[in-house]
Amino acid sequence: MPKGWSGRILWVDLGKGSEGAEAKIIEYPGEWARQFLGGRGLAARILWEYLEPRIDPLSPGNLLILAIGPLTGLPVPSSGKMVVAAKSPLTGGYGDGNIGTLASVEMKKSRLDAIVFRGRAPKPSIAVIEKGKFRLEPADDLWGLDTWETEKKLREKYGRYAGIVEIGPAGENQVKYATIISQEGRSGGRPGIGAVMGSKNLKAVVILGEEMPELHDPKELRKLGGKAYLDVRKSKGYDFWMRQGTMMTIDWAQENSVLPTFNFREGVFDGYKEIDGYKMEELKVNQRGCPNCNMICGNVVKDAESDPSELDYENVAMLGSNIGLADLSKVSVLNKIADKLGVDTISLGSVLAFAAEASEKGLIDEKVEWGDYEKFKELIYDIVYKRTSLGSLLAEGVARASENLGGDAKDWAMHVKGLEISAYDCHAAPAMALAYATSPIGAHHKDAWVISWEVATDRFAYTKEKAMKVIELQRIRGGLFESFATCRLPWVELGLSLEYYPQFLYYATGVKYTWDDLYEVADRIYTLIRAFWIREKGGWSRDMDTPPARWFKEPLRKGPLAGAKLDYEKYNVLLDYYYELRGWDNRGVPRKSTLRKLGLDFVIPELEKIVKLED
Ligand code: PTT
Ligand code: SF4
Repeated sequence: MPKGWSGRILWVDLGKGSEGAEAKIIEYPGEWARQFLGGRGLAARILWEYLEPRIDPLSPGNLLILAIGPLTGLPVPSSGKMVVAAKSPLTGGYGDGNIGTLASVEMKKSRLDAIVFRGRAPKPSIAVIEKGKFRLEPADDLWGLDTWETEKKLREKYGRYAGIVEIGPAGENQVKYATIISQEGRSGGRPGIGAVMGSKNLKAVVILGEEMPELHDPKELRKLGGKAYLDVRKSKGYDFWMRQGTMMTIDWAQENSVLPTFNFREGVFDGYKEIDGYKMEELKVNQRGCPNCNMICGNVVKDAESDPSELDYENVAMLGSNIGLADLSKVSVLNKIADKLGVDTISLGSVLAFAAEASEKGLIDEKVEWGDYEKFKELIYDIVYKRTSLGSLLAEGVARASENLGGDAKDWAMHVKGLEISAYDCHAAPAMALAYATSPIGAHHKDAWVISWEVATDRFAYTKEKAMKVIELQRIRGGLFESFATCRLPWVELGLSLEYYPQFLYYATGVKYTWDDLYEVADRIYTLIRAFWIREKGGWSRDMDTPPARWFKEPLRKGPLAGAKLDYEKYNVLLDYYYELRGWDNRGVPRKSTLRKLGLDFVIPELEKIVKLED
């Protein structure tokens, strides 16, 4: 194993042995590290290798994986990130999320590249990893508490600098889009990774590390990292970023008609000024962020209940304009409740909007009106505690809820592959629609936020260049940053040169990657994840890579782009370009030659049992 990686996975079988769990260290091959880097890449490789195919995601056999990468926790910009992954209970396919947390740094200091939890603890428990040693502790006094209370109690016991991630009642109750939370305002695992943790009776993971793994050239790494931190600090956009962070996106989204409004019917919202970055500045009381970051972007405001709430663009757009709520202090309350209960704000904003639309169309008995803050607040508790039939229905996500309602509800259930769409309307953004449709976890923007490039070019075009751009971004964002595992925002938002990263990797590991090598790593990860989906779904079809019907059928009615909608035929041409560039056939199945080229020969026998592979 090259330096920089520890080469070690802590494998925990919950519900086994006299202590309620059995733990062992698995040393994984150096080849995996070179070929998949870490984070998402390592998680996908572990799932392919060790997950029993087609298992129920909420059964004990699912694997909950925490994975860091070769750059996590090192003295390079914004390196305090971790990937949390599992087979998703929301989508039935590969699921992961990225969370900024001290736990990532402590994991590095525990000389662990991944922690895998299998099985189910006999009773609510906390996994404690102290100086590399594992133990399971009872969580009877914590089960049922919200994430803030849980973390507060754990910090009292384990100290201010302990790495802690936990779930709230949503994870305990296995809401399909429950997430894992850390440090009161960090959330990861949109596709229900918190529900998987809950299904394992695991309330929290506490990590206390000891020493860093050996690095190839720590002195040079520190020097270069220091220079990069300085570049971030001196960048042109730094001051405004420190004022508004991702909240600056509200005004941009409104100007470009992509602000999700009334369940993605519209791309502009009359009340946008009441929820934008300047409004946030008026309410701001604090600023915080992930470890090892000098551009901290967690903007904390005082909400309508006088509590702190940490805001980001996605949270505000989905719990603001998308449900017709034009009051930031109230949006902040909904956001705070989501963080405390441990549920994803994007999916939540989508199911609430879905309920409002279903009510408007007379498809449900309950009255849910756009912008009705009190009703939405009540609904969140109904969902998390599954205490009403509507709450239980919405706890399943919009895809299942729309199947249940029938009629044309699936046309306006805003998801891809079961994961609710994040906060960019695509009536007039075909490349972004493609990015959502081909994201490896379902409709998330993290893999290819192509929309800022797209609106600055010919946004109505369906060109091969657009498919190429989506792949380029998927490579860098979804393939590499998710596997370095560091934050991508220094590059995305403040233009930190990407050229730093192969050098960081070299000083950390001693492995020299060219950009071609790195792109190949990214393509390998994407194609392996596609193979995983095919294995779990028992096949593939193009409609699984297609965005919701609303964007094709119902034009925008308001704003400068009124009348705009996506073109189904042209979208399919774009999808063909995408498949061709990826080396997948026109069903979206990787070709045999592509699998071989990427060193994924090992998936061929399994896939051949399911589909006929083209050469
Ligand atoms: C991420 C998704 C996002 S992306 C947001 S706001 W964004 C929402 N945040 C939520 C939240 O908060 N609470 C909650 N209960 N649910 C939430 N759901 C939504 O989750 C986040 C930042 C942000 S803020 C972004 S863009 C960047 N995302 C990164 C990424 O994905 N990878 C990476 N290597 N670096 C990234 N940097 C930025 O991190 P998911 P975080 Mg997140 C409160 O989790 O599942 O990936 O979905 O991690 O630590 O909160 O940082 O405008
Ligand atoms: Fe975390 Fe924001 Fe810093 Fe990224 S830029 S590491 S999301 S605080």
